[in-house]
Amino acid sequence: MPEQQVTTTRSFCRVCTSVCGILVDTVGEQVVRVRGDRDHPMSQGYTCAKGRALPAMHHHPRRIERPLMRAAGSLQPTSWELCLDDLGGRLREIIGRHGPSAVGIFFGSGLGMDAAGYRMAETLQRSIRTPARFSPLTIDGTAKVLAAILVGGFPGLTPQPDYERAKLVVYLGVNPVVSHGHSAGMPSPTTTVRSLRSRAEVWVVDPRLSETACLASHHIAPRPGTDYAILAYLVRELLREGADPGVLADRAVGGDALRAAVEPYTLGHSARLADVPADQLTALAAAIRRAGHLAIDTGTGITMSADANVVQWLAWALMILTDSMNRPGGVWFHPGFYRQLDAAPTRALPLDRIFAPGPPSRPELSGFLGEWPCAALPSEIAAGNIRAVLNLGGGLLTAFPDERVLRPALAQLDVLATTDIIDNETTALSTHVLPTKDQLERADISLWDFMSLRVAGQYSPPVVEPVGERRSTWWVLAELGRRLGHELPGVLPSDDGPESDDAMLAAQTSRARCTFADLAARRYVETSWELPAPWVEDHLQRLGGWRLAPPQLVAQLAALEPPAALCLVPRRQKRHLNSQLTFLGDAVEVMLHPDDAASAGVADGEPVIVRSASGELTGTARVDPGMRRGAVSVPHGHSGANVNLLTSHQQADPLTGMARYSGVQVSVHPSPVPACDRDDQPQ
Ligand SMILES: Nc1nc2c(c(=O)[nH]1)N[C@H]1C(S)=C(S)[C@@H](COP(=O)(O)OP(=O)(O)OC[C@H]3O[C@@H](n4cnc5c(=O)[nH]c(N)nc54)[C@H](O)[C@@H]3O)O[C@H]1N2
Ligand SMILES: Nc1nc2c(c(=O)[nH]1)N[C@H]1C(S)=C(S)[C@@H](COP(=O)(O)OP(=O)(O)OC[C@H]3O[C@@H](n4cnc5c(=O)[nH]c(N)nc54)[C@H](O)[C@@H]3O)O[C@H]1N2
Ligand code: SF4
Ligand SMILES: [Mo]
Repeated sequence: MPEQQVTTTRSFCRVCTSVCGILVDTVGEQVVRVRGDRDHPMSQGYTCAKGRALPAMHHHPRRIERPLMRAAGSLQPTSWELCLDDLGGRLREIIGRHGPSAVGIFFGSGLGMDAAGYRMAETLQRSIRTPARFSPLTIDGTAKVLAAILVGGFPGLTPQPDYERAKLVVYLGVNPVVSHGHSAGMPSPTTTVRSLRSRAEVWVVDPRLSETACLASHHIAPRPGTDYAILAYLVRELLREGADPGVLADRAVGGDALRAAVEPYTLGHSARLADVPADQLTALAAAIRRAGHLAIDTGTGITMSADANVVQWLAWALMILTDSMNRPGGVWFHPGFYRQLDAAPTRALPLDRIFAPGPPSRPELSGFLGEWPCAALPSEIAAGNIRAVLNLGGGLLTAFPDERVLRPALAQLDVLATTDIIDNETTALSTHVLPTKDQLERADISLWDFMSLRVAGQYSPPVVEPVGERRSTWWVLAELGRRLGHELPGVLPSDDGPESDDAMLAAQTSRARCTFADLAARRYVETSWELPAPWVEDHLQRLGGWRLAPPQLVAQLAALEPPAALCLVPRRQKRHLNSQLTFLGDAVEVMLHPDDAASAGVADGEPVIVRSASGELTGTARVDPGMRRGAVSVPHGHSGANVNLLTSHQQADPLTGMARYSGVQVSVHPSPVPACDRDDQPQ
């Protein structure tokens, strides 16, 4: 037999938003290897374990290859025609009887990286006219957009550190060395942070000596959920000495209200609240004065906490007061590549467009930016308001708060239709399972352009043929729309070939900084950005200056309460992404300070129970002097020991609906039974 040839295709990884350039080796339809593309301008040959696991993901023994439909209590293989007819019929009936808001749609992370599918999902949602749209925004980070809106007057303002010229970067509750960034994908993060450290001060604020903190010049380990005290002190200090007088006169409003809001945060008060040595705080204040400008990058350690909104606001305030916004050595604002945010009408958004009526079962929560809080899904189902859920590329059961409440709620639905590529707990609960093309099977663009340190677009053709009956997500949703009586614009639903994938992507890039033909031919197109950028200055002028003291946030600061003595904090692990790739073997390791372990009678390497008012889980204790006292770090994404057994659907931020995943009160106990910490067979 002649040996089959290895074909190498250039593509880019869509496991996370770093979108590293990859070379995919295939033999026939077998994907044999993924490696870094050295010629890729952004990632320059870098890949991580997750990207290199794409062949294992593609050939996963439990991959879904054909549509499944629940019949007589179990999921049975069926045809697309029958599956979509049945699903369409049921949705029509539900909408006819209960109205469009009886259909909830989750735009999960698996959909988020499928550009054409994402666009079609938005079109379908608009056609159905359901307000019940959910996404990782309310389980991941509403605070950042809120600060952009309330302080900056435009949700499209994403500050990115000016790494080239920065003299001081503060990482606050973000661990790029493991996560590769929260608001900006950072390929090769260890190299980036090391090289930054060689020419700038790098401060990490994290209750844990994180992997990033190990590379930093300074580390402050506050009690979880007290970052606001540190920032309020720094703002207070800067207002007394060091704030740029020009900024307060010409570029910002609300200085006096800000001064009044942070007045209680003296050095002693803040150091006590955060339980850190006062000289660490004065040293950081001195470093800011020395550097002049600074960049603050935050992550889920902040956005998942009770003080999320306040911290984001004070971080912006600090960058404004040091005239770091839109300034070399401070932060630049991403102008977008596909979206061209710099050309968007950057007038301040009226607040009634941002905070819309929310889920009726949770009157204390509002809708935020056209979405409903994920935390409200169980109560909406229990109230009979939501009767069908379209779960598009989401791991609902591992991602949403309160598994104990969510699981029975999902089981109560008339319809739970899931698009996915690998069988999991959520597909097992579904009434319809819709197998869509994985990232190696579809053409795609890098949709989240503004979550990048470059202004760039990427295109990849499909690498292999779809397995089994898998179809494009956009095709599935267009076909579903047709059965609901909507001809969704811009597609030929019957034609699901590579050419129509490209037609979908071309429509999506109609306002990009280059033509689709150019992007498809060159695969990677980058344009430069300016600092200062005139579009930001124009926006600021129209706005009348940064708003230093939004009243909603001033009120939240005044109402913050100290955290519990022992609380849960989130953390990501290297070898899986959320609920995906757990077959690579990351274990549920519960990190604890030696004193907390000793007082609970828990030993390193032994099984430990973590308990909250909502539930409990068992993991393996990692007793680590790098943890601060009072913080219990539990990774997310595991189904065997789901951290969302500890979180509550009732705890959500009243302004944005963001679920509370950090600072939840817990207790720890030795476990008589071993940890259930593997949730997928290693390959
Ligand atoms: N307590 C707690 N809860 C958390 C977190 C935490 O830190 N603590 N983290 C939160 C965060 S930051 C987020 S973003 C959410 C994430 O929650 P989700 O948005 O639910 O994301 P994933 O768990 O990554 O699940 C994505 C699903 O998409 C599927 N998938 C992968 N590729 C494709 C594809 O090409 N097509 C389709 N159709 N499906 C695909 C995967 O198999 C997987 O089932 O979870 C949140 N939940
Ligand atoms: N390998 C890997 N990469 C990922 C993911 C993954 O699951 N695995 N998920 C992706 C997703 S969806 C997201 S949203 C991003 C998130 O990216 P990051 O926000 O960087 O997430 P983490 O790596 O969990 O880092 C959060 C840090 O905050 C700290 N922290 C916890 N509580 C507090 C607190 O109260 N104050 C402070 N100052 N710090 C605190 C934690 O100890 C932790 O080190 O990562 C993405 N990348
Ligand atoms: S960093 Fe993200 S994009 Fe790069 S290889 Fe890893 S998972 Fe893929
Ligand atoms: Mo996330």
